[in-house]
Amino acid sequence: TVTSVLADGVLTLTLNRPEKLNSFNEAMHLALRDGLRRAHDDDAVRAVLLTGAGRGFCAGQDLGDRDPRKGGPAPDLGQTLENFYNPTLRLIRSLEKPVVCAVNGVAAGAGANIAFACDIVLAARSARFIQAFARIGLVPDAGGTWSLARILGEPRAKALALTAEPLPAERAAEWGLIWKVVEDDALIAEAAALAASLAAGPTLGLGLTKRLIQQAATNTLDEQLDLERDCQQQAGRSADYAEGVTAFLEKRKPEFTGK
Ligand code: LHQ
Repeated sequence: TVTSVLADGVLTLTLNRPEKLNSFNEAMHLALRDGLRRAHDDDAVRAVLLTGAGRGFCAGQDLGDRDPRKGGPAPDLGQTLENFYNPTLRLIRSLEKPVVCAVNGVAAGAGANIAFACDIVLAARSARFIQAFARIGLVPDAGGTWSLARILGEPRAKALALTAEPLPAERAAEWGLIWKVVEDDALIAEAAALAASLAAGPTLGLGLTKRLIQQAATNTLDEQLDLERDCQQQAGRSADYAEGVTAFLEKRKPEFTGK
């Protein structure tokens, strides 16, 4: 359900249930989580690329999984979030390596919000983002209320979430929800090249940079200045900093090892 390939420091995780627009069942949750855990644990992984197989990126939860017409007690969706979505969101945000997301087609429900949790999001021109939850009586999850409110502010966040109107990729970029729009047939190559260049970068410094920018949301300026001091101290001791400066002085390209 998730294809996982490590090449040149990039762990490419491809959501792979194209006949269901890569909606999440339990197996796909567990496979994605395994991939993200590997990204945390394996030094050979220096960047992650997340994308989807087929014409969609991810349609959120598989709504066929718990058919209410079949009866039985109401499902505990809080448990579903606690056991499956929330750990994945936390793994993406806490990974101190860049996560690139290539949104190859429609991203609905939790599928959209997982994309918004990634570090650099590229979307195919034909892609669209849908806060589909309102259509089925749910609330946005997978961090959506947090990222939409923070990135867009209340007026746009509320309108998207309350109407479930599709947001075209182009507008998502204009609004700062994603990094950029790429022509459909160029998306994967461009996202892969970006992930490869990040994977060849100074991983320790990039990871600390990610941490700093995320912490800024809740830190005061004083706290953030202290954190920048501490992270810069750590970065300054890295082999990649020595290599970066040496390469600059020798007028050549640096060869970073990620340490
Ligand atoms: C699907 C799905 C799908 C199953 C397309 N499930 N089959 C968290 C906690 C716990 C529980 C609940 O949820 C959550 C988080 C959530 O994510 S809730 C939101 C769940 N997602 C949705 O409500 C989106 C449902 N899908 C759609 O609205 C449409 O499929 C979109 C707008 C994504 C795409 O529309 P189209 O391009 O017109 O494609 P389609 O609708 O024809 O879908 C293609 C196939 O994929 C189709 O199957 P079929 O056998 O008829 O070809 C769909 O049934 C299937 N599919 N999404 N979520």
